[in-house]
Amino acid sequence: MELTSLTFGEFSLVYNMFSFTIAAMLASGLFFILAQHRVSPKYRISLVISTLVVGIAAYHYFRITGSWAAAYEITSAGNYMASGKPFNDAYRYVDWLLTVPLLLVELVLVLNLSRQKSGPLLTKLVIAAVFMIGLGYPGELLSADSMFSERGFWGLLSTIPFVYILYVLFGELGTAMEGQPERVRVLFRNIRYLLIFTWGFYPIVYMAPFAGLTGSTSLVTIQVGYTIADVLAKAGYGVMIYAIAREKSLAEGYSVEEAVTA
Ligand SMILES: *C/C=C(C)/C=C/C=C(C)/C=C/C1=C(C)CCCC1(C)C
Repeated sequence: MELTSLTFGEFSLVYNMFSFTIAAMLASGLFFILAQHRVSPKYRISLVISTLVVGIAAYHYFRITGSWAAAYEITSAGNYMASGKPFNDAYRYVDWLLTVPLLLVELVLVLNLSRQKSGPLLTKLVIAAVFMIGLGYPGELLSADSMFSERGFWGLLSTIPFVYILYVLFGELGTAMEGQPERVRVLFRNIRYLLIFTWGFYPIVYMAPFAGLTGSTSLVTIQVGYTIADVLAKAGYGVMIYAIAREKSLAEGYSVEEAVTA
């Protein structure tokens, strides 16, 4: 990818979004650790996985921020021009390759399915996730102004496993809602929306170049877009998982006070 020069505002917007994301990931990770005892032991593993997800993401955002800063040099006019060092966008895809399967594990765990059911379900979902990310990456490296381009082709291929994942999860979440107390049902409904909305945001961001965005505008839109989606899909989603685990723990008779004094 060729880097065009950026205005001071464009460079700083991306830099500050990355910085905000590191803070959001670290803070939510700390919350998931500290809130462990507020959910019953069988749901704690979901919080552990949430912590791993935001920890992995915080690490990659450190690296992405470093790469972003190294890829540009400020000019005497106050703009930023390419320094000649590449901006490494692969960190993002490597991050997804690790975190998306973990997010799926987190959700399936909190559904509390039987082991016979959760194993095969996770296998299918994780394989689909690897295809989704692996097929999207070659297109991410290409700029294009039309859906009917190589970028569009890879994006389309990647959308097939994406739709499959959402379809399967939507069904499973629906089944899991049955027979749950009202408060838990509402939370499951909300996480369904959060999932569709945030995961659905990634392919839309990917299509930014097709909407006529070029050069620095396209680059900045894509970086900011994926960053917002990551905060919601990792930290926000982790908080939702915590809320579900908490409600289910209470509904199942778990009491924090007993656990603390025991
Ligand atoms: C924490 C990171 C998450 C939840 C990443 C999710 C990524 C996606 C749902 C990406 C999907 C894509 C498509 C459906 C088509 C275009 C290429 C992708 C990889 C952006």
